[in-house]
Amino acid sequence: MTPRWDHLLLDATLATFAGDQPYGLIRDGALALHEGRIAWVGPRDRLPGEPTTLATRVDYLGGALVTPGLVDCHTHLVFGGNRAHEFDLRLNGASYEEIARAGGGIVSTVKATREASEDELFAQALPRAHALLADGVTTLEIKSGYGLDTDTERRMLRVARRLGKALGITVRTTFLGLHALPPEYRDDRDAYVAQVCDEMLPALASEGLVDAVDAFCEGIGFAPDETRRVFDRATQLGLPVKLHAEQLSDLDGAALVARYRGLSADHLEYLSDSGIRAMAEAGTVAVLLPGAFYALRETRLPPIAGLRAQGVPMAIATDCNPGTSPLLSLRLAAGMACTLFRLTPEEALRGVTVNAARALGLDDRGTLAAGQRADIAVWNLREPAELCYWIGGSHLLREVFIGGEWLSPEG
Ligand code: DI6
Ligand code: FE
Repeated sequence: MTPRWDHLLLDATLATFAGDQPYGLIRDGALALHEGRIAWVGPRDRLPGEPTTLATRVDYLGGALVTPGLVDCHTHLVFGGNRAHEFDLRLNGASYEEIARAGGGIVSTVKATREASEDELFAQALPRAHALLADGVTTLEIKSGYGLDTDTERRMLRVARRLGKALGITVRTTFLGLHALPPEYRDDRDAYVAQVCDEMLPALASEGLVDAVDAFCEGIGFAPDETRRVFDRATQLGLPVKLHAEQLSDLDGAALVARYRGLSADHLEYLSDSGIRAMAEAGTVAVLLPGAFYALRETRLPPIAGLRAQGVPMAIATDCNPGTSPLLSLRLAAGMACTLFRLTPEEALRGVTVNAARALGLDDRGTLAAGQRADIAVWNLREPAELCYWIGGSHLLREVFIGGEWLSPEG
């Protein structure tokens, strides 16, 4: 009789994140993969037959921890150059303002990105993507926002798509035209916002380069009414929205993105109780970015207790970007969410799996359950909490399956 499954993993400690048991943990578990999907998951002793008759290939994992592939739902992974020299200047006493006045900050990354070709941007982003994959990431969100003109924004989004193809992973792209005001529009914000809404976004969306739309709603970024303009255009184009909100102040950005039933509000150190309630009502995910909190030496914590009390799903991401979060490990971000934000390891790991998938509008991944994509990470670990506990450790990931296909951690 032909085996019903392609592959059967046995003797596994399964952190399924399905159901309401902590981690959805199944010890001595079995996981069947078939045609790129999870076909069966449960205790080994409930298998519907002899393993070798059930699957073409059977592997015994020796009790290893198995999780869904990790989802990094907020990155600025594609950019030209880097800002290590600013890091050096800051630690030698220069202020952000002095650096910005000297042409540093986002504007310096915009200049480097505009000067880079598509191949150069791809070559610079590829090692960063490999670093995230080596830590168990199988789905990656990548934003534009360092071009701030149509051609360069297009190049960034094309590179993001190319990274997905080259690495065999899912990449979801987010247009972030309202990230910063480009120098050539320094005296005419309104014209730039119009350029973003009426030229850039429609053009790039028509080329299939945009999966969602974001904005940096902040005093040093864009105002709520400017954000509303790009959200209205996104809605007309049938694109979901998300927002960098309440990172440095409370502009009621979370309530704004919730009014559009947005996928997520991100950062949230200055989130108010009314913003929490609005997110809970809209089902908008709270994406916490501890890398930026750490790198900026922020002191104001996001309102974790309020988010928990209102049942707002919390996701964790690296926010990998050259200025405020040059972080290349999603697992370390999860550990920071525990140590700095006081999430439990169970909350942090849901935050880099099922809740992160939800922040991207994806319900076909993020748990180990029948029917989900077979995106799976096998770890040289026994307990789920170890994923947040160990600081660093490139040896922790044993192997990855993407759509059921085995992929070495080296990519
Ligand atoms: N918030 C941030 O922390 C980054 N962008 C944003 O909207 C900063 C990006 C940079 O400094 O390059
Ligand atoms: Fe960001």
